[in-house]
Amino acid sequence: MSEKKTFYITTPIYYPSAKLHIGHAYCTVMADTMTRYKRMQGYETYFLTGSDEHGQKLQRAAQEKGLKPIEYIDPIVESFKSLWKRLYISNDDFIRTTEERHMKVVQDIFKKVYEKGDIYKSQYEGYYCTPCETFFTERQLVDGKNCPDCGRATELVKEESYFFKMSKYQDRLLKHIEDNPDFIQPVSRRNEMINFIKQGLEDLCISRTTFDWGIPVPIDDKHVIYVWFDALTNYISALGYGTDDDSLYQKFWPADIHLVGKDIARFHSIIWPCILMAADVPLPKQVFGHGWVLLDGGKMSKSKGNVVDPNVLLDKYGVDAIRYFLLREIITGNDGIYSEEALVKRINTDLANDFGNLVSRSVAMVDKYFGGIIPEAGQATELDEELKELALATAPKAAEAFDKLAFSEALSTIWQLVGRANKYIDETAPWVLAKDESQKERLGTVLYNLLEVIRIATVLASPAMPLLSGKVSEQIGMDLTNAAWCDGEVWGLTKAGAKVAKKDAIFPRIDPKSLDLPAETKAEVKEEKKEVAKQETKAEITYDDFAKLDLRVAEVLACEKVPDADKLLKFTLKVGEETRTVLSGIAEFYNDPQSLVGKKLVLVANLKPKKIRGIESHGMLLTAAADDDSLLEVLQVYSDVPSGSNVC
Ligand code: ME8
Repeated sequence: MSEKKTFYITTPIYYPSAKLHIGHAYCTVMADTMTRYKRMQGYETYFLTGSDEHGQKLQRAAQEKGLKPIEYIDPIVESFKSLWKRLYISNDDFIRTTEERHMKVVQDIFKKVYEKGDIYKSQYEGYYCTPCETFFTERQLVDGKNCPDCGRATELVKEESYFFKMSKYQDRLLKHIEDNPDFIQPVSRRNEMINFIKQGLEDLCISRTTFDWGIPVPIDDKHVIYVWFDALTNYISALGYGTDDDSLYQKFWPADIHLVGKDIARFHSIIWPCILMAADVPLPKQVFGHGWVLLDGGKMSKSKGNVVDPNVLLDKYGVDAIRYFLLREIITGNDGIYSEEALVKRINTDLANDFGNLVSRSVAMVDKYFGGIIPEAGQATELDEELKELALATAPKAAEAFDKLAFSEALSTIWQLVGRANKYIDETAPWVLAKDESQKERLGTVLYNLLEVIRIATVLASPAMPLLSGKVSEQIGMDLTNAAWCDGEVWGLTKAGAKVAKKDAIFPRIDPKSLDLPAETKAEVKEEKKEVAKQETKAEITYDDFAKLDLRVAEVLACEKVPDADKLLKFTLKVGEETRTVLSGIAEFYNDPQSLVGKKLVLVANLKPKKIRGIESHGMLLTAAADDDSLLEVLQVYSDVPSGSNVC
């Protein structure tokens, strides 16, 4: 018999510096959905999450409260665990980096790499961002002092340190990334990382002496191990790597997916693989860097205090609605915007109207016309065949999307089926059929088909919504709670003769008036704006008009915020042999302008230069923006087409 296929997925281990927000929940919900999906497909899955408990940031946070680090951390870690429970996160393990089982493995790996000659002692002088727990060189700082990732002030650090010879692994890593196109995803992040490596990897400082909240360096207890070296190792320490019982490691490593936010993709796709290469451990199969959940154009952050507490949303809207919203609203890999209006809109439209009504109408009709007993399906008409065909095409299409973590696409595919079934009700008009006794069989067929679509949609959506199958099962007289993915691939599993049960709405509608919002809700304003935008169709042009535009591929050499101009980003672009400065009013959508460096964008190159804030801007970058301005993205070219190439 062949061995069962395995699937190992991880989330970042979060810092217990404050309670988690909806951005963290987003990542963990994605990983959970992926795990449930793979489990339904018959994989033996392992899903790891945890907490990253060492480092200067946590030591200081505890000091400020007059507590020992562990006293400060323990209750926060409990709040993580309780949030994951409420979100029905089905993790197999929760690793804390203060646990003995982890600390021992970190020390063993440090020792192994040291003995190999890849760790040496030297003097460190450079800058440190404590909130990000990251070292920077002066050259990397913004305005000579601030962290290029979070913008906060860095501290000058001078201390004796151990260094990891990361530079030694640069070429091997680059080759690995080039030979394995899926190793870093999505492609935009892969390109960023390739660019970063090509600029040259420096040896990494991996120990600190100026505080003591960390794992002692095994060969020198004056030092504690750098928190990222410590944290990244969780992905194998949790599997018992290097211990007497390493059966989990043998079974599940290398990980299939390290799911992480784009801000920490660099640690996972550069530092971590180099450590693993040095320790002779195989590399993970994929690092997927997802986008951020933004609030009104800005990133939520624990330190800014502008966070949305998932617990409050769970109390108000329930787990399936929150999970559905996050997965459906945000395109994995891109940033997405959270707003309560958008959440309520999704609940009312997709869940209450589309899905909920399909269930309640269908069940009510079986109840009314067949005494609650599911009828047999008779002869299929062309319309029935069309519905069945769409239903059968849904599982493979949704699977293709789930496989690439395209959750929004997967759910949208399933909801197309739901929408088609609602239309089928209108087309077949069961209430008319019910008036004619000779149409009884036809009526039965229609209702059977509806229940069958409900069954299939429920099975396929259940990785995203863990309570859905239980709620639907109660109503359609069939237990779907342990359904396998293949149950959603076939037509006809609904059992005629079973009894339906009318219950409360699966997704109750939310009255938008109950939201604590101004009378004229933002959602309505956005809707109006959209209408206006739609009406603004521009006059027809000839090809000659279009050909007047000189569109070129432009590579971003540098990108930074223009001081005192909230909206402006200043780009230094390479257009063929030429270097240009271009200003673009998109700063609010790119919190981390640095992340655009290395990307190839599309430039209107023959636009007359214009002075803005004393800077001459020569050209305009093309962007795609939602009609209501809630989202914007610069257009990019992902292939190796060189800068300066024509775009037409
Ligand atoms: O970085 N939207 O921990 P962390 C989406 N301990 N994701 C967000 C987000 C947002 N608004 N804000 C934060 C650490 N995140 C390290 C990880 S792993 C070996 C060590 C994501 O608590 C962020 O992108 O600061 C990151 O992936 C994760 O939360 C953890 O953040």
